[in-house]
Parts: sequence; structure tokens; C-alpha cells
Amino acid sequence: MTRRTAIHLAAASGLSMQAAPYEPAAANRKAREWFQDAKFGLFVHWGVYSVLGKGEWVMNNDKMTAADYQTLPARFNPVKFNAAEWVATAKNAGQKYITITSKHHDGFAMWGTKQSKWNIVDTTPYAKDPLKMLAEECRNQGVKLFFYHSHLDWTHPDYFPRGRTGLASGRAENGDFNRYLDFMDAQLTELLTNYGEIGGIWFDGIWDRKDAEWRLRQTYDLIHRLQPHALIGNNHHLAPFEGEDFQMFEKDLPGQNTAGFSEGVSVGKLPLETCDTIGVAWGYNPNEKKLKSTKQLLHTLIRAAGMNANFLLNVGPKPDGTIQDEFAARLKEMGAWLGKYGESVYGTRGGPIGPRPWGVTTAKANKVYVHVMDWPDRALVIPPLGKKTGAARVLGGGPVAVKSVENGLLLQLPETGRDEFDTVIELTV
Ligand code: FHN
Repeated sequence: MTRRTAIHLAAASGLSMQAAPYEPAAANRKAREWFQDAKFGLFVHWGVYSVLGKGEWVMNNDKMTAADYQTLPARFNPVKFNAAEWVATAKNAGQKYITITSKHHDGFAMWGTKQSKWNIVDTTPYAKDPLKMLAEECRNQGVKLFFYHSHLDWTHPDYFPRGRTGLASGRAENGDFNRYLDFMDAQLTELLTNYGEIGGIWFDGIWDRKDAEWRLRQTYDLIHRLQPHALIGNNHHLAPFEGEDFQMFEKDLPGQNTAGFSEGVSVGKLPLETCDTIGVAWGYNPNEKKLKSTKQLLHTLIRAAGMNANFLLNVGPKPDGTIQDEFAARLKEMGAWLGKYGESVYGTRGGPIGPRPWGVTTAKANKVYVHVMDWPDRALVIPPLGKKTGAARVLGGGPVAVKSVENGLLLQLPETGRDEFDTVIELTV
């Protein structure tokens, strides 16, 4: 996105560059520290689209009218949904928070909203509120709950003028966009009033209408009035706007742009989070064969931590309410690694040495963790740390010989005790 478009979008979204500065509450600043310490979260894209098994964009991609799409809830009966199991799966994976779609682009509310009948309680044979159950389980198990909430809406009649997507919905060519934003604020008020303490709101979709007056600051201020600690992020693929509390990157580490979402996006000063899928789609698609390995997923988590960012890893649950086995297996393996070496990730910040082909560093108190992910040889020279180095050891293993050399520190990696995913050398500084 060009800078001109970015300024245009910022202005159009009610966040003119002159927006009153946002002063986060003390509780919000504390929540930001928690968020940066937490490092790893579970993203969940779950909705009626899972019935078709073609991902969460099926209504748009298959050019379905809203009327056609509205036949899906009658087939959505996730009787195997078990909130305790989902939360336990996340906890066992080492994930400290869950970000679940309360409403995706199809506008379907995954909770018992009173603002419209287009929701899981009123239109499905399941007729229960999974977000209520999940919120309770998260409280029971000490996991924070965030909601992903789409600004973009392919079914609401007042989402007008239309944007770039959802154009086959068959809605009348009229509507009152402010009435739609009032509707959205009313739904957000329900989520931030009736579901206990919420970790934050993960917005998405304003890129669908770059020229619209999104009243973002009005919505952000509403959220912060209801729950001052709630962290707001917006996946607009731009630098953060006033009122936002963290910056997210999609399918790329901060500052990278291999997936094309982050063209020209500068890495700001807010807490950072990158998100990605195990396959390609975010919503359920059993036909995906190319799944990322546990090694690839762990490397993303560790590289993100080395760049001071969290990793939000996505699953797209099945229409019966279960998480597919291949995904659950990867999460379990990640949890096993974090069970052994998590101290080198949780509570750390980016280390003194930036990302290298061989790995990254993270740091916490008087420790620097050298994450050797791809280095076949025994001797590794790292740049000088700028601090005197004391003891050095392989996490979970024996001592490591460290020698100052002309251009840094020479680490003698152990012959044995290496980890298949990431050998962590702990340096005391
Ligand atoms: O269109 C959405 C997509 O369905 C998914 O929710 C991702 C998650 O980051 N965000 C948008 C694509 O950028």
C-alpha cells in the first residue's frame, strides 16, 4: 500500500493525523507487558463456513448470495465442541492466550448476540454460545481470551457502499454505514460486557473500504471505556493508529514482506505479534496437504521472539467442533519443546544480536539465549555482546566453552545434547 493510500485510509477511518493522543491506562500498560511476556497464542478461525470445508472466504470465492449462505447454519451442529479440551490443547502447546473469531467477514456471530438473529444460538441446531463456554474455561485454566472481530461484513444490509469483496451477496444497493457501525459497536459492547475479562480485540477488514469513515477511534474509545486493559490491534497492514495497543503482521515476521501483506509497513514501538496458519487457509479446509512442520512452526515462534514479537498460530476447527489431528499433533510437539526450553522464550525480549541465518538471540535479566537453529558445525562465532560473559551452558545440557576472539565470541557447541529443533545456549552476562 502506498504512503498516500495509507494517509488516506488513516484519515478516512476517523483517525485523522490530528486525532487526540491516546494515553493507555495503567492497566493497559500492564497488559502490554503481560502480552510481550506471553509470546505464544492460539488463533481460532471457526464459523458456519467450516460446514463447506473450503476455508473462511467461501462465500466470496464461490460467489454465494447471502440467501444461499444463510442455509448453512441449519447444517452447523458442533456437538463435539468441548471448550475445556480446546483450552487444554492450547495450554499444553504452551500458548498463553486464545484469539477466536467472534465475527468473521460473513457477519455470522459466534455468540448469542441480541443485535440480530444471524448468530449461532438463534439459527443452528446447536443453539448454544461457544464463546460463553470458552470464556469460562479460559478463566478456569488461566488463559486469556481475545476476540478477532471483522469490520468487513458480507451480509449486513447497512454495510454500504460495498467494498472490494462480498459483491455477489445480492443485498439491495442501499444502506446506512453509520447504522452498521452502531450495530458493530453494540455487538462489541455485548462481548466486552457479558463475557468477563477480555484480553483484547483483534480487528480485521477495513482494507475492504479504504475510503470509508470507519469511526475507529470512537470504537477504540468504547472498548477502552468498557475494559481499559483490553489490547486493541487492527490488521490494516499499516503502521499503528492512535488508540491501538499492539501491531500485528500476517504470515510474515515484523519488517518482512514475503506474503505481500506488509508492503512498506514500518515496525512500530507497540508490542508486536505475527500470525500464521499451519496449512494455507485460516478456516477449516481438509483438502490442504501442504502443512508446515513442527520444526517450521517452532522456528517461526523462536524467530518472532528474537524480533521481540509474539506468534499467534492458527487452527480452523471442524464443523463438529474438534481440532483436526494433524494440527493437534503439531501443537503438542511445540508444547513439549517449550516444556523443556520455554525459559528462553517466555518473558524474554529480542536479544542483543539480531536475526542471523543460524538463528536468533533472546534476553531476560542477566541471561542471553543463543538459539542455534541451523548450524551444522561445532564452532560458532557470534558478534560481541557488549557485556562481559560469564558461565555458558546448553539449556538442559552441559557447559559450553566460550572464547573471546577478534570479532566476537567463539562458542564451542556440544558434540552431544543438541536439540533437533533449536539448541539453546544460555550465556550469563
Ligand atoms: O481476510 C482475512 C482472512 O480471512 C484471515 O482472517 C486473516 C487472518 O490474519 N486476515 C484477513 C486476510 O488478511
